[in-house]
Amino acid sequence: NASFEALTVETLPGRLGALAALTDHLGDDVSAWRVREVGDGNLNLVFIVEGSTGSVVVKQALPYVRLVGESWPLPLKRSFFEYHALIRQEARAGKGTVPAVLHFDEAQALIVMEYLTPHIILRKELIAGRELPRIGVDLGLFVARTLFRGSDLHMAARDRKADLALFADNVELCDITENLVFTDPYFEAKLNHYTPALEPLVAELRADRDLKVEAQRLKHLFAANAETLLHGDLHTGSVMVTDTDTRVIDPEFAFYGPMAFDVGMMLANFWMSYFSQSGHEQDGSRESMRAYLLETITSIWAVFRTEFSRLWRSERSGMLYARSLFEDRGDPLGAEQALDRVLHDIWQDLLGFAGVECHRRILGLAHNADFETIEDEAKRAVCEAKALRFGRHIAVNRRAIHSIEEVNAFAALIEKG
Ligand code: SR1
Ligand code: MG
Repeated sequence: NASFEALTVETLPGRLGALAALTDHLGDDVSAWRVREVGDGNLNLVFIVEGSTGSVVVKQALPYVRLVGESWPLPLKRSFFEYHALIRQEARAGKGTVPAVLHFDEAQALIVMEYLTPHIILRKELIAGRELPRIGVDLGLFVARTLFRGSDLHMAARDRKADLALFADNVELCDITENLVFTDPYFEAKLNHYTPALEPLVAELRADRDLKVEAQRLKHLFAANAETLLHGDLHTGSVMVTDTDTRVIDPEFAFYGPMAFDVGMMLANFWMSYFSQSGHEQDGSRESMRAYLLETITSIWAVFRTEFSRLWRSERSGMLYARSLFEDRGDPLGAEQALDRVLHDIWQDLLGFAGVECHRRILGLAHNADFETIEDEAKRAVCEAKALRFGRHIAVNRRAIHSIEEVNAFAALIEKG
């Protein structure tokens, strides 16, 4: 294997032109390939390659954080974890839930995959005020199936432990989350930035002992509870959509962690979208969009619970909550009681993860376009302040909040001001 070299628009056809995985899709006439670099994420290069017979995406990791530059090295092996996560997610959530992988080159840290078109990044659609009809169901199913089927509730213990070991080396990407999500927002970390008008609220949050303790308890849970294979960065920028199709992309942060992390991060990004809508109202009211977002949040959680419960009853083949203790002894109610406890723990933890995710996207290094695209700084600060207060409430009071309706009612209350 040749040593790693970053691709460019110019070198890509020459370097990948002999690969059947590409020529099968694009056609043999490499000179006719059109290549565009479209990566706008924080970490990687992404190329769209179009040929006479089709198109593909080539995603290549860089040996550093693209958002920051070469001063922040980041291992190429994240591409290996992304590849292995994509394969597992497709097997667990079903074909057509993630982009199909066509080729993986470990040394070049590149994955060739299906080009999703006319798909758009979900976050962009939400900023534009588009109400996608399928995402509540599709995302609820995706998280339930990947989280359940990657855990000791379903997998054979040996297989799950082998996967735990495989993903255990994704240390540097976990380290990003451990610092950026759970710690940096709560002190003057070097790369933090935020809208200046938030300063008094930032000071209040950083002096909030209950919040800081809760954030560290959540970090403890994130680092120590290797429960299932997580996507690890499941926000609305990691989902591509049309009205009829939903695909989850970019699982390079995949590792074994707590189930509630993926669900909490996902819901947080919908709540942040909710609080950002008033900043995008110059072209008309977003009242209907706000209602749609709360309905979608309710739907993701309801679908997650229903599907997780279905899998619990039909696919609980792992070593946890063994059937031999419950159903096989004529005690199906015991299994239901245990399910209730497991869902209850996921619920309380997801609120915590959602709360700190709201904070880090406003106070930390990596911000959300939902707020960043609000040009009027005063308006942006109003939206962000609501999300910060919301995040604090759900993180600190997570054990005393009992339903998604209660959280959404609180969000609506904050939104009204
Ligand atoms: C330095 S990476 C910053 C963020 O980008 C990724 O998408 C993750 O969300 C990470 O926290
Ligand atoms: Mg990403």
